[in-house]
Amino acid sequence: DKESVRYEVSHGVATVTLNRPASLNALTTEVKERLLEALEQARTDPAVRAVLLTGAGRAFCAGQDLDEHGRRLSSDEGLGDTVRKHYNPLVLAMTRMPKPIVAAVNGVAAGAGAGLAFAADLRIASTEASFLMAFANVGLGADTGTSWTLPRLVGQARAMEMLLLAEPVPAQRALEIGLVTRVVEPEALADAARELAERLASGPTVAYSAIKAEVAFGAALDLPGALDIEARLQDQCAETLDHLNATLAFLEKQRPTFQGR
Ligand code: T3D
Repeated sequence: DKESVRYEVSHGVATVTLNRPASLNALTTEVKERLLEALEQARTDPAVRAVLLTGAGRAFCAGQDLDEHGRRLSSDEGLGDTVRKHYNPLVLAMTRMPKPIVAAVNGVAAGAGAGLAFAADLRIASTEASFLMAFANVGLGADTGTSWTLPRLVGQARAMEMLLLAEPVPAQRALEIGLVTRVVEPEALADAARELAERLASGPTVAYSAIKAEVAFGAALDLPGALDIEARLQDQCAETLDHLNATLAFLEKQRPTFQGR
């Protein structure tokens, strides 16, 4: 089903919509493959300068499709190694994407679905959203990068609480612990998320990609390593037209226009 992941580009934003609302956008093999293709398309299309990830219907994403998973478990097929084959490449495609990614969390984000939201750069949630680290509920450890992303987002104590207790964290609580940037009424989410993504799409794309790389990978290095990455990426940013124009605009007391190069 080609429509299981929708992909649309407008105003510099690629909107990627998980689209299996009847099963709360649970991740089948096909969805995982299409999502990876969509991310690759967004990465390589120069017209795309920001990505918006969301879910159709009342959920963001309920994680691994347990129907498909159950059928595999009880057949000779085995698990098919979906963590290595799908989840790990998806998380890397998102964190290494040289363009900002906004997750518009419209409803429940569970298991690997929460992992996708955490791999985005900003999360904006509806009051109806919740985050459920469902892994332990089905006897699994953390995957989809959540052992790395979640403690960095909310600290180790809260990450452990979410992972071990596996209870839903409602949007308002997610805002309090810094897991999301903003919570809006459900009917306001699409516009608010689009506004945020379009704002990023009209910003200094090369600088954003440097910031992503510095924060994601710098945090895992020692200070000299992080300083080295900052220096290397800053050299690249300093050579962009956006940097030159924005500096001149500042001196001329004008608002800069960023072209993403
Ligand atoms: O090797 C590997 O594969 C490891 C990889 C693992 C990665 C993971 O993501 S593990 C975690 C998998 N996800 C879950 O355990 C979450 C399961 N779902 C739920 O706990 C609940 O559905 C929710 C809390 C997310 C939402 O609850 P609620 O009450 O709002 O909705 P519901 O009634 O439970 O679900 C509505 C429908 O969606 C229902 O189908 P039906 O009865 O209307 O035909 C339900 O079966 C379906 N659904 C929900 N989640 C999944 C799903 N179908 C398949 N897979 C799902 N994950």
